[in-house]
Amino acid sequence: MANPIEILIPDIGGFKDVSVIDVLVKDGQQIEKETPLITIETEKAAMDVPAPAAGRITQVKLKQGDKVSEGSLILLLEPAVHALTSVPPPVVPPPAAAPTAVPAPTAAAITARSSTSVDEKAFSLAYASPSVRKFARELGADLGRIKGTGVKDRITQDDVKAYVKRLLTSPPTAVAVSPLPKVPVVDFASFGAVEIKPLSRIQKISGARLQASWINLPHVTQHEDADITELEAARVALKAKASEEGVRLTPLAFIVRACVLALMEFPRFNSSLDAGGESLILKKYFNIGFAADTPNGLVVPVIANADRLNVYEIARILATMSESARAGKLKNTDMQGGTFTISSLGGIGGTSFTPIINAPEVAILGVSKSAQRPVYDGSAFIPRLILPLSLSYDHRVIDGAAAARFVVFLAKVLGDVKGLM
Ligand code: CAO
Repeated sequence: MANPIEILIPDIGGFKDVSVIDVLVKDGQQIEKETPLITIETEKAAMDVPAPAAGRITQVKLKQGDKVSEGSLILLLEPAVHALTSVPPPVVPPPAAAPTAVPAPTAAAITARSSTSVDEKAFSLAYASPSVRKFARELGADLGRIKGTGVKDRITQDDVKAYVKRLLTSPPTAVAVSPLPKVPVVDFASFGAVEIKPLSRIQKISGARLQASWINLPHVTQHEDADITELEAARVALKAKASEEGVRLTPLAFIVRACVLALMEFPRFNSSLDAGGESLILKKYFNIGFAADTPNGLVVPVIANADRLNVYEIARILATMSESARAGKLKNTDMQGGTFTISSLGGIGGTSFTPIINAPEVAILGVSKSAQRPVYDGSAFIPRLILPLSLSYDHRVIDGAAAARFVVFLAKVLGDVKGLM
């Protein structure tokens, strides 16, 4: 090893008594040429003073807070033998890559653990020397997120190392998902006799689907009354003849037909959001599902291409599919491809309800029991047969105004029996 040489502050543009704000090396350290030694701060800028030669530091002569000028002694260096042959004058800045004591994490490894990528604006505003900036860049560390512990809160190389270490040792940032709060578990048997009845396969499947829809789709329900006085008169008139042909003509067949016409008028109701939620898939076919109550639970058979069917054909399919549903004989394919669903409780009763959308469809029509209601015609109240409609829709896809227009249109279509036939 050669005798130590003095490493001095180089020409720093005539500045005098400049503060040493960071000492980047220590006694005994092996350094390469261009290794940043200290950071000084003039009135104009902070800059690193790089090593003019490689070697081993025997003694650092400066400490943080010292004042230096050109020619001040920084440290004593035993130059590496090969370095003696050419020792160029020190250069201020640009600095070279700083040696790193942390395991070499890749930028990708860090960003995979940090919640966001580097904020360039915050990075550029961060209070740190060029070498620290370069060091942070190499590690992909965001200076804007690091709290400095140096003079005047300056970010030091050690601050960057500590930040990176923290990121590497902390568990990967989980996407902020709060688990659903649990319903309390109650020991019902402690209050009286109970019976345990396992859910049917259908109930388990439909339960999970209903819950998924309820959680994922922002539901809104729009209500409307349809005056079906004329429609019911026509249905009653046609019922006997239809029955002779083996068709049970219920209001639902007309409602399916009316929905097809409304879906043609408002194509957004016959759509689905794509999986990424980026675009809308508008379907050019009209497959109408209808909720059927069966001994084993709720199923939704689908009337395929309902737009190509008249009311009688719809009624016939409704009857056969309901029959199959109750007998547990529906095939999987009978329940696939739906674009819009109707849930009719009209045969049972009730005045209105809020059906859950059959996701990924975007709307469902709930139908309640029609009833004679007094309607004011401008001079008197007259009895009219009113059918309550309840349309639940996915508010991500459908605006309230569109939903109101849809139900108003639907009610109008149901009031015009000729249009439906
Ligand atoms: N208002 C008044 N009466 C109605 C009516 C309405 N909205 N809808 C049906 N009716 C009448 C029918 O006309 C029939 O009477 P008639 O025999 O005198 O004509 C009677 O009620 C029974 O009809 P239905 O229920 O057997 O037949 P449908 O075509 O109306 O419905 C089906 C078929 C399968 C949808 C139905 O049987 C069913 O299962 N409904 C339950 C759906 C359900 O559970 N939905 C909730 C799901 S969770 O959101």
